[in-house]
Amino acid sequence: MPKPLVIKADDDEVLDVELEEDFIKANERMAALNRRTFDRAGVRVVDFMGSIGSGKTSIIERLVESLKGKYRIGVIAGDTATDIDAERVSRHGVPSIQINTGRECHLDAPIVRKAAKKLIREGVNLILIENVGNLICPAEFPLGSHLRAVVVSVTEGEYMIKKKADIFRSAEVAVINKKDMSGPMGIDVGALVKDALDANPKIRVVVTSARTGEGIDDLAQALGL
Ligand SMILES: Nc1nc2c(ncn2[C@@H]2O[C@H](COP(=O)(O)OP(=O)(O)O)[C@@H](O)[C@H]2O)c(=O)[nH]1
Ligand SMILES: [Mg+2]
Repeated sequence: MPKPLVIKADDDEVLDVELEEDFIKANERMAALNRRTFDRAGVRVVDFMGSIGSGKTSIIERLVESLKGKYRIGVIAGDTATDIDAERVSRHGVPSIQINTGRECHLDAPIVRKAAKKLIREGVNLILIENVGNLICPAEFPLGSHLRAVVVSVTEGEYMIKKKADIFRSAEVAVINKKDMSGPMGIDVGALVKDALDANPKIRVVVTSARTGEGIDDLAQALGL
């Protein structure tokens, strides 16, 4: 299996989190440009956000398996340093690009543009993006995707959604993953669904298990795929 391409951010390519309005605005402008580029190319783009270990890569792998007959899929995986995720996804026979953000805790629109253009040249019509793992920084940095999905898992405990409500407000779809672990964890999945809806009454909530495959078709549907 060929090694996935790794794009490392130059210092001037990934924007500093602490930094100001101007950077956020510049990112938003580039995100709008990305959206126009995606639409013109007829490419649908979904941005998956969530903590490390919530199951983003596992869900993307499941979606790739279930949708690769229908779409020409490409994956962009964001991580601070490793290429583990792009490598996992590339085993499913779809092009995947790893972006290493160094010390930055989110992807941003300029670097995603670079990777997405490469995938578009390869002829993809669906791009699944895995954002850098955490529930804080990605919220403020739209990438130009058509939809944002936030993934939490029952193993993160019962307070995750309440504590990080902001990111649910920035997303259209909430995924509550690892349903198979709700028994051992003693977690009430219905209460997590309610927390997500309390944070954002318009959010579509899907309960999944990337381990068993439960809910993956519902998720594809919620994403309009
Ligand atoms: N039991 C269970 N384990 C899962 C599920 N989804 C992911 N995992 C496991 O959780 C760990 C982290 O998953 P990963 O997809 O790498 O999470 P990411 O960091 O958000 O990309 C891995 O060991 C997965 O096998 C699930 O639905 N149920
Ligand atoms: Mg991952």
